[in-house]
Parts: sequence; structure tokens; C-alpha cells
Amino acid sequence: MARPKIALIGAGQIGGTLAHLAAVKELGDVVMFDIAEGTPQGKALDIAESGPSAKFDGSFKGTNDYADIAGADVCIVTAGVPRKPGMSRDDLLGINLKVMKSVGEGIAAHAPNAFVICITNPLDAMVWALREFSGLPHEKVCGMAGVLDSARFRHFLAEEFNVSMRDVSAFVLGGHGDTMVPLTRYSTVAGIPLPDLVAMGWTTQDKLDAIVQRTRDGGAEIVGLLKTGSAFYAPATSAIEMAEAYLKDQKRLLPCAANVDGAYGLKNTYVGVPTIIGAGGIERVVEIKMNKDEQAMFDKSVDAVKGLVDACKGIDNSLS
Ligand code: A3D
Repeated sequence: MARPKIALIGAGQIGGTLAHLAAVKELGDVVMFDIAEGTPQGKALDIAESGPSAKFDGSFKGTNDYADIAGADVCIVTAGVPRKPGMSRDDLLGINLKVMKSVGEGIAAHAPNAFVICITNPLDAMVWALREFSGLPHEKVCGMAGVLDSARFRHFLAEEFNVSMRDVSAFVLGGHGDTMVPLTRYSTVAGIPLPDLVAMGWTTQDKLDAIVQRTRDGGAEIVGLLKTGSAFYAPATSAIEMAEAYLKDQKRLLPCAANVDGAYGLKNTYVGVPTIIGAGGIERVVEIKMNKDEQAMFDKSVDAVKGLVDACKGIDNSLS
């Protein structure tokens, strides 16, 4: 059977890391597309040249021509601009919306059967716009945010409890912004929910609240340290986890920005929810029960996403 084809739209910090991870995991042949001439070609060649030492097989191509993504099974989109210190994700909206239009048209023309994972910020509005511009089925277009936000939450929790990250599972839902919703009741260490761990004296409610806030500010913390761009190792790793779930039909239950139509009382809204990812793309949106406080946080987050989607409609008349 031929190797799957993975198209990376955007060959910057995340794009390059995605290509390297896909190579090392032998997920398939990789095509990197970017408008910057030389960048995708240089990164693809550099990664290919690491193959003999790292011992992977695959073909790696850099391109400035959408025709080269033809027939891709997966497209991961990072094209656009990242944040600089002092910027919010929402500040990127105007620039990145135009980028989503060209990317959506490129994917529709050359890789209409792909499973598309958007990473470009502001995430929930950009994945919505990318779906609109591409016209692909909703279940084949999603956004990466929840896996990353949950991974950050899991890392902070594992440090606090001094346990393996493998035994910490966590849920972060809602939009990928300051209003994201880390759900402590659904987050556990080997099945023991966080509120029980507070009662057991493993941590205090104040410390847990601080970890929740650090999770919400996780992206800004890295932007503040790097000063020239935003996080890329963990975002790329998270998107590769989603791509692998699709390519290997793993039926993983992963939080991601998916089109929610019916569940959570929402109608055609892209926002972070638990989903099942398998060969059908987003095969299921999982509706969990939230208490009053959680529901209020989720509603606030959905409102923030709706505000950004309305702003997109105000900028581009073709979006209705
Ligand atoms: P960066 O290293 O600047 O790479 C972006 C690449 O996009 C550059 O190589 C550009 O040349 C290219 N590009 C710009 N316009 C186009 C276009 N029209 N077509 C094709 N390529 C184009 O950024 P990055 O890789 O660090 O980040 C990429 C995006 O991911 C940004 O919008 C970030 O804000 C976002 N991001 C999202 C998360 C989430 O968790 C959702 C996390 C981190 C970064």
C-alpha cells in the first residue's frame, strides 16, 4: 500500500516541527507548502538528510505550488502569522483570515478528500473560516487546540503531584483563548478526579486554581519567554497525535475544535469539545454533562468565539 501523503500548509516553526515528527514516526510522505521561496524546500531537504541517521523512510518535498499537495490524505495548516509579546490571539484575525481564504481554495482545488487540521490563530474562528472557504465536509475539518491545552494542564498537574504525565488525564474545552475551560472534575490521576485529590491533601484548592490559570495563560507564557514567536514543539506534537488518530483509525477521544451542530445546544459552531477521531474524521462529538459553573464558563467561551466569527463576517463579505 502506498504511504499516506501529508501536506503541511505553512513551513514555519510549527510546520518544520510537524514535518520532522511525521518523518521520525514514519507517518507518510510529506509535502511542505509555503509562500516563502526556499523555506519549505530547505526544511524538506534538511529533514530528508536526517533520514539515514534517524533511520526513517519517506519522501520530503518543499514547494510554493499548491498543485504539489494533490491527493493529500491529511493537511495541517499553520500558514499565517504568530503572536508577538503583548499581542492576543485575536489580534491576528485580519491578517490570518486572508491567509485562510487562499489556503481553503488551495485545499479545495487539490486535496478535497483530506482530513484538515487547522492550527492558525485565532484558532476557533480560523478553522470555521477555513471550512467555509474550502467547502469540505464539516467532519473533515477541525482545529488543534484542546489537545495542546490539555497537555499543558497535564504537565503542570504531573509536576504538582510528582507523578508520571502518563497517569494524568485532563480535559480543556471551549475556545482556544483566555476563556478556555479546564474541567477539573473530568481531570484525573489514574482515575482519581482532581477534587478528590484536593480532599486527599495532594494539593490545595488555591494551588489547583493557580494551575488552571497557568493553563489558560500557557501560550502567553511561552510567547513572553521566546519574544520572537509562539510555541511550536507542543503544538506540532498535538496536531501529529490527531493526524495519527485519523490515519490509523484509532478512534481516539481527543478534545478539538469541531463543528458542533445539536450537541451542547449549539448550531453549526466550531468550538473545543471532546471528539472521536478515526478514519471518518471527526466521527462523533461527545456531549458531557457540565454543572452550572462549568456551563457558565463554556457559554462565555462560546460567546467569545461567536464574536470572532462575526468579526470575520464583517471583514469578508463572502462569509455568511
Ligand atoms: P511561523 O513560524 O511564522 O510560520 C508561519 C508560516 O506561514 C511562515 O513560514 C509564512 O511564510 C507562512 N505563510 C504566511 N502566509 C502564507 C500563505 N498565504 N500561504 C502559505 N504560507 C503562508 O508561525 P508558527 O509556525 O510559529 O505558527 C503558525 C500559526 O499557528 C500562528 O497563527 C500561531 O498563532 C498558531 N499557533 C496556534 C497554536 C494553537 O494551539 C492553536 C499554538 C501555537 C501557534
